[in-house]
Formats: sequence, C-alpha cells, structure tokens
Amino acid sequence: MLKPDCIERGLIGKVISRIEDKGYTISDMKMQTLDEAFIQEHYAHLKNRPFFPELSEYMTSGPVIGLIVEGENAIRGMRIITGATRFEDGTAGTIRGDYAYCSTKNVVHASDSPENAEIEINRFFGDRRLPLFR
Ligand code: DAT
Ligand code: MG
Repeated sequence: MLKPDCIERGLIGKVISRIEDKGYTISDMKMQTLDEAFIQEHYAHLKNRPFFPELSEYMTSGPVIGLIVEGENAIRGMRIITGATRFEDGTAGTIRGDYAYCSTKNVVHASDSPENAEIEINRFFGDRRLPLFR
C-alpha cells in the first residue's frame, strides 16, 4: 500500500518503479481514502500503542493506493524492498531508507505474511479484485 505521504509527496512513480525494477508483477491497484474503522482493523495489533491516534489520523488524511504485487517470494521480497519500520533504521536502497523521514509517515505498507496478505487484499479490494493474470 502506498501511504498518504507517498501520494502527497509525488512518490507514486518512484515507488512503483522499484517494484517493477525488481521484476514483480502488479496485477491490480486501487486508490481510496480509508476510514477509521478500516485502520482499526488494519492496525489492530497497534491499537493500544500511544501513537495509534496519530497513526490513524495520518492514514485517513488522504488517499492511499493498494497494490497486488505478484512474484516468487514476493511478500518477503516486498518487505526487504520496503525496509525497516523505524525510518532511522532504514537501509539506503530501501524505500523507507531512501524516502521516509519520520516514524509515522513511512511511505509504504507491505504485508508481513501470506496469511496477512490474503486478509489485507480482501479487506482493501473486496469483491472488486480481478484475477488479471492466470
Ligand atoms: P511495519 O509497517 O514495518 O509492518 P508495524 O506493523 O509494526 O510496522 O507498524 C505499522 C505502522 O505503525 C508503521 O509502519 C508506522 C507506525 N508505527 C509503528 N511503530 C511506531 C512508533 N514507535 N512510533 C510511531 N509510529 C509507529
Ligand atoms: Mg506491519
């Protein structure tokens, strides 16, 4: 998912290029503005953390773009391309390492397991998801 700061800063093309340069296939994408209920589900594991209100406000502040990325070990690979959660730990050459400058606004979200990828894709795309590649 390209987060609101990615879109606001005009980084959509740069981030998508990195995914394509790696050789992954983008098989669907959708722009939408998320509401608080969506964020409470998406970040349920963080709902008791002190930064949650700020995170929720940010994630609902503007549109995001959900992408379905396909390829061999794409979930693990996307986490590596994404880089560390803490922006200051982001290795140069990763999306967050090169573009993120604060803890909350860290440009992209990437699913952390096949189980969560399936849940997150269904939550984001709903029945609009189309199997474009077979
Ligand atoms: P990730 O996005 O790397 O999967 P996560 O699931 O632990 O990391 O957290 C989700 C988002 O919440 C993260 O991208 C940014 C925000 N976040 C996490 N830890 C934070 C912190 N200590 N302070 C502020 N925001 C934080
Ligand atoms: Mg996470």
